[in-house]
Amino acid sequence: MNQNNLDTGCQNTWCLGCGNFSILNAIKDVVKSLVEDGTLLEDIVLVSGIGCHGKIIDYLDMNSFYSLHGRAVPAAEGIKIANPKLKVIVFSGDGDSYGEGLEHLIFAAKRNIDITMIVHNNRVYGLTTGQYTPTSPFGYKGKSTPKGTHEDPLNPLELMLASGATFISRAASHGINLLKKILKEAILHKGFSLVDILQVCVTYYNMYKYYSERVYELSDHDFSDYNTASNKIREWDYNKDAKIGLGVFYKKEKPTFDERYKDFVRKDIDRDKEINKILEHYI
Ligand SMILES: Cc1ncc(C[n+]2csc(CCOP(=O)(O)OP(=O)(O)O)c2C)c(N)n1
Ligand code: SF4
Ligand SMILES: [Mg+2]
Repeated sequence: MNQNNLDTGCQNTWCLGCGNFSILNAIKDVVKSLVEDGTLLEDIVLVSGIGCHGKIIDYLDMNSFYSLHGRAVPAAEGIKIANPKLKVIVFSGDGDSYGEGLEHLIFAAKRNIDITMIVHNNRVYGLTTGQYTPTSPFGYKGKSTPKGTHEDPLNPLELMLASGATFISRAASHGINLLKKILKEAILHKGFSLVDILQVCVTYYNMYKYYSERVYELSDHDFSDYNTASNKIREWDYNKDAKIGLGVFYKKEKPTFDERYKDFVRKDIDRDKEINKILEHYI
């Protein structure tokens, strides 16, 4: 761990009060605890999409890759397949993953590739000033929909369950202890894991009060049963008055894509040697 506590010294340009700050603080603590438990810092790779969320990798002094908007998932899949021993953690936005990159997300879940998706779900395109996304509520008024949207929002947890994800959870950007607990469990899960974080965007869609009055931590929930998980996932469904469960909704052991794929990889090639050759070329 570097002496700067994972800080890069980059100037932080998030708005004051943005929920991204607590995601940044939470992931720092989770990474530190993974390192204390024996994971090498250099064996963790961060991948980000494009948006306010993506700046998080500017503020973490770790191996990272800035992808294109909507293309964080295929970049992460490539990294994992090239070097399966790496822990690959993706920071994405609701626009980035549930909009532009949706087909990648569905197929990554279907494959059960061992990557962790952390979605900063602020329910707007934050960086481009508040246009509506697939998770904005019906009637949301933003720059691109001044008279309000005419669509119901997508329930990403339900979609991920149907697509084959083996770890599905929801957190909120306030309540940092629960956020850290869920993030660590998701990263340690072997297989495709999703953490949908209700991240407050103070500038374009400030849901702080609304979430604070409704969130509760799941308990006595059987996350191993598909139908139970499905019912629990639909409990909120953006219904204005329903309670919002936080925690793990679904978790299952299943062979991962990278485990299955390695049987097809040529055995006459020393992968580590080849990777080092590539690294020597660039470093
Ligand atoms: C292919 C492509 N389309 C559109 C854009 C413009 N763009 C950059 S960030 C962004 C929205 C990001 O929203 P989200 O993923 O929700 O992230 P947030 O800013 O809310 O964290 C858009 C549309 C782009 N950079 N590339
Ligand atoms: S626009 Fe919203 S998401 Fe982006 S930094 Fe500001 S508060 Fe955060
Ligand atoms: Mg967003």
